[in-house]
Amino acid sequence: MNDYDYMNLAISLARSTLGQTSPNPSVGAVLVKDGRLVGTGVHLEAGTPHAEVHAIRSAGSSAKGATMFVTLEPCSHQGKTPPCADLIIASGIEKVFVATTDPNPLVAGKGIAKLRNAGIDVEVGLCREDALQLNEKFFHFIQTNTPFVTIKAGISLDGKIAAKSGDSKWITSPESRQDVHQLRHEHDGILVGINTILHDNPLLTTRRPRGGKNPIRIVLDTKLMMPISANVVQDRSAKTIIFTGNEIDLERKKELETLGVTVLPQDSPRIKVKEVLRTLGVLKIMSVLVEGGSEVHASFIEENAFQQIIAYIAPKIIGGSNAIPFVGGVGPELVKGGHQLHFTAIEHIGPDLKITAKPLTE
Ligand code: AOF
Ligand code: ZN
Repeated sequence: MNDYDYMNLAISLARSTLGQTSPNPSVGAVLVKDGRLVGTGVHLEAGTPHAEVHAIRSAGSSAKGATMFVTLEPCSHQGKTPPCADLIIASGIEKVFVATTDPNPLVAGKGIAKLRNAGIDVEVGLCREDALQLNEKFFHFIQTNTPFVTIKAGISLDGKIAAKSGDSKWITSPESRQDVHQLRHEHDGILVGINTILHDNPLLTTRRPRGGKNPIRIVLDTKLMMPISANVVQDRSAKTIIFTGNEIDLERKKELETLGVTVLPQDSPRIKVKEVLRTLGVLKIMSVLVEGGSEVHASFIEENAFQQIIAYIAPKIIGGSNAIPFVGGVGPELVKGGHQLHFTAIEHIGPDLKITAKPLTE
């Protein structure tokens, strides 16, 4: 095991908690002394001890003189828990490898400075790219106060999400559909348009083999057409928030609220995506998975309000000019008016391809 292997171990620990630490980042830490692993730790949930605390506790007296590998800069502030930097200093750790600094304004370099001032040797940047990718949702949220947005769609090779009748069952394979449950687990919110509710009556919950965290359900429903009988209203396994315009039936609003649904009318007849994201940020929703339909995708893309697109592409052609495209809306006159992205990952999932694309500026 070399330095790189130990940092990778810390990153793997952190990765195993993706989806369960929000609004905190996923962080892993390991302690090494005399070429032996003497401690491991991972942050499990917001409000509970940080990764460094678990690693130091597990090492006991071996922490003195050890080297720590941690995926994020140790905190220097008193938050829901005491500062990790103080504990690292008190425990006699001699050297700390930090994969990436913490952009949280409460920390932002102060943790590293504190360690160095105490005479600890700190090296920053080992496996930085992996550590940045691991916490991309946290980094985006802490810097913008709005959620990281993933647009997800299961599409045919010709870019359709449904046939002309609206039928969409099923374009992608069971393996791809299972993978989507991991995505739901890793996002705080799941957002759809009212047409998806009216057409598919989905539950929008996470069904992974060993269970998972249900995201908060968010529905864009301009005219408040949400049926009382909809699964997202009747099923209580996750919270549901409905964004509407300002021309809605107040009786229906009251009825939905009695059933535990939050209805948030906006101050204009139409819903503005950027406003929705600002409100979700205030609610500490760090990430949102946008799952359709076509017009909702278009509104996020037209507003440049997304950080990544994940497309599961099935080896199937649906065809037909009236089949439903992945992205609706009006579209630009010229190709150069389109949105330039770059592919960041390509994976085979069963018979399908899973392609991740991000805007060039991100
Ligand atoms: C670390 N190690 O394992 C994590 C850190 O309210 P608190 O006390 O939980 O602090 C939350 C902030 O601490 C969070 O926004 C992020 O900046 C940092 N998270 N820091 O040293 C950890 N999870
Ligand atoms: Zn900490």
